[in-house]
Amino acid sequence: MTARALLLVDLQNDFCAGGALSVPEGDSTVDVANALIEWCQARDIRIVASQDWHPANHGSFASVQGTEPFTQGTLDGLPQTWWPDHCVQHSEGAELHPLLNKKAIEAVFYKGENPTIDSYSAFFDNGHRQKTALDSWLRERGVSELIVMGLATDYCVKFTTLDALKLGYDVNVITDGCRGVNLQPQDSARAFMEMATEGATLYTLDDWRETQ
Ligand code: VGL
Ligand code: ZN
Repeated sequence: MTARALLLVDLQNDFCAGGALSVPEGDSTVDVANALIEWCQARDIRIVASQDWHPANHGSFASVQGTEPFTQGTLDGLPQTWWPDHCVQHSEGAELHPLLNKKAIEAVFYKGENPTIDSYSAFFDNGHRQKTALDSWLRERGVSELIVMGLATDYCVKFTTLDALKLGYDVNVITDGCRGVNLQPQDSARAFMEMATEGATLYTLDDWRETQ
């Protein structure tokens, strides 16, 4: 039997209503997360989360670069979207959503702490230069299959999923547990297609529960 884990991506206040980088309908993912948590708890499936966790001087912040949010540039040689200040370490915006069943989360993996590079994936920074502890944590526990959902579809969910596939995990994405920034209207749809093309299996929560 291969072990599975649920990975909840960046279910943080700043990506929800009223947040600094609010994702349309971001809050609606929390009910899906709590339902999935309950489903996983009933099956002894491990539950972990990632948190975007930036220092106040993070290089992805438009304010730090003196540019306009949602425009593009380069950061440390990589294409970069400039974001509003978000998920600043220890701020309320960086906290997990208050309605999320946090007690169920066994471990949290922080990312985006290095001010010189952005980190959409929960496994690596955007240049694949440094790795978080997530992969070794999962491997040490024999986890080879992931259930992924969270915010935002077109950034952190997408890059976390693509890295997980490259690292050899089987990845199931729960689509109604995800919402996207959609700087371009089709970004989330394209991100789901890319995840599926690279080998992820997409399910709605209902499909997932019915087929397992
Ligand atoms: C994210 C943009 C900037 C995300 C994080 O969690 O998807 N998006 N930082
Ligand atoms: Zn960020």
